[in-house]
Amino acid sequence: EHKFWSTQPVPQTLPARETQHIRHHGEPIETKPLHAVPTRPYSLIDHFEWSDIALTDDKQLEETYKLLNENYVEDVAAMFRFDYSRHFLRWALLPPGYQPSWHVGVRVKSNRKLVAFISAIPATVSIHSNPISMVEINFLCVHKKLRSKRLAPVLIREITRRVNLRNIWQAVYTAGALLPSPVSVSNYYHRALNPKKLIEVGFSRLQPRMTIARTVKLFALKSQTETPTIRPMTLDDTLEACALVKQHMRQYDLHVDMTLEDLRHWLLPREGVIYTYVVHDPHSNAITDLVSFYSLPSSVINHPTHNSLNAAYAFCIVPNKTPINTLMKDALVLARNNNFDVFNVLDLAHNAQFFSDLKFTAGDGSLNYYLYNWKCRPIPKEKNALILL
Ligand code: NHW
Ligand code: EN5
Repeated sequence: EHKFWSTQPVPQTLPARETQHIRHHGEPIETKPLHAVPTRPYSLIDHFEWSDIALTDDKQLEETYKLLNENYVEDVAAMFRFDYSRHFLRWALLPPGYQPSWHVGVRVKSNRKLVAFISAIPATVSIHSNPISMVEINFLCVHKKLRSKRLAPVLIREITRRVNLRNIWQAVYTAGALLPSPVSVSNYYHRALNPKKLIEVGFSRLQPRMTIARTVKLFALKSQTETPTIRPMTLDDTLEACALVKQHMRQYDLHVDMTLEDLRHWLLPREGVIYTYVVHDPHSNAITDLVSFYSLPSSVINHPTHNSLNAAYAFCIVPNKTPINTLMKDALVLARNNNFDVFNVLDLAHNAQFFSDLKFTAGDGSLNYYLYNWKCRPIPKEKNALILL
């Protein structure tokens, strides 16, 4: 069935009775000494070579951008393809503690064309309250013309080797694809901000007995936020925000632990990349709530007039004093004011609470969460607060 995944330290069957006896936060599936890690790269098929990608270099960033823009994830109907921007890729792949050797490319030897990529970034992931140093794997991509040649397993083995060389033995990754075996599963929900354009590009359909005018009215939002003291987060807010996020995350069974340095990287606003707002209470002079979303446009495939769809994705949501529905309604207004066409949210953590009130509808996509070399009990979506990019 799974020629590659059956050889890997991942749960081979859905964790059921088998995992009832294991420690609450789980345990490694295998352990091995550092000296057992191969010191040389895995062999690639003929005519291809490994190439570390320096994303600090504009030319190599451009090559990575182009590979992903033309070959990365599409929806089931192949109408949209993720179009991570250059600035976004730098933000996503150059966080505190990044390793240049974890930006792995494959090139054609003869002309040096970049045809495949995979990445790892370091993260501390808390599983059932147990912080584990691991990596997040993302941006696995093989050029369309090189699919089904078993290149992906070689990329995965090679990045595993390079991560193991740094004495790290666990990883987390998400995928739409169903692989052995998800620790948690979520569904995408969508909130139209620009319903006319969403219908034009085929992202959504005009409901029966609805006109465009009535649909526009249905999804209309106020011009200003309900919370008057919500504003973009600044450097001065970050120490307080860090404590707020840490305190909030404790209730979940799967989340990242961010240091102050991490939080500054991941949450300080960057135009066109990451938008973070805090609610400032003037009486106590304290930050009481935080909400953030990232910008991930999709290319509209084969459309005569529209070539891009601007989507905001919920990232870090910390309702503390402000009700979650109010905080998210404000996030919708702020996203609409920043020219986003749609607001996307996973139905994990406490998110399902605001969906009907704020007119979200289920999408046709789902997201599976995986842990590499870690077996633990399955995590219900309500206990999952981990968002990968
Ligand atoms: S999920 C997005 C993945 N990328 C895309 O979907 C882009 C479009 N598709 C492609 O580029 C986010 C290709 O179709 C890819 C597969 C490259 C997906 N994850 O080369 P073959 C991530 O980046 C298995 C893992 O012939 P291909 C997360 C498949 O089950 N495995 O296929 C990445 C089969 O194995 P099996 C996947 O279509 C996490 C084998 O690949 C997969 O030409 C990576 C077939 O290979 C996926 N998304 O290329 C794991 N899709 O056993 C990290 C297919 O079933 C693990 N496969 O025969 C941890 C590593 C670090 C550990 C450190 C301790
Ligand atoms: C690694 N970090 O399928 C992530 N998106 O629902 C990689 N559907 O946009 C894995 N098919 O339902 C990512 N509109 C896996 C997701 C891949 C992308 C994907 C789905 C998520 C999506 C849209 C468009 C469907 C087009 C046809 C969708 C209907 C809902 C609509 C929203 C606006 C208001 C009315 C209803």
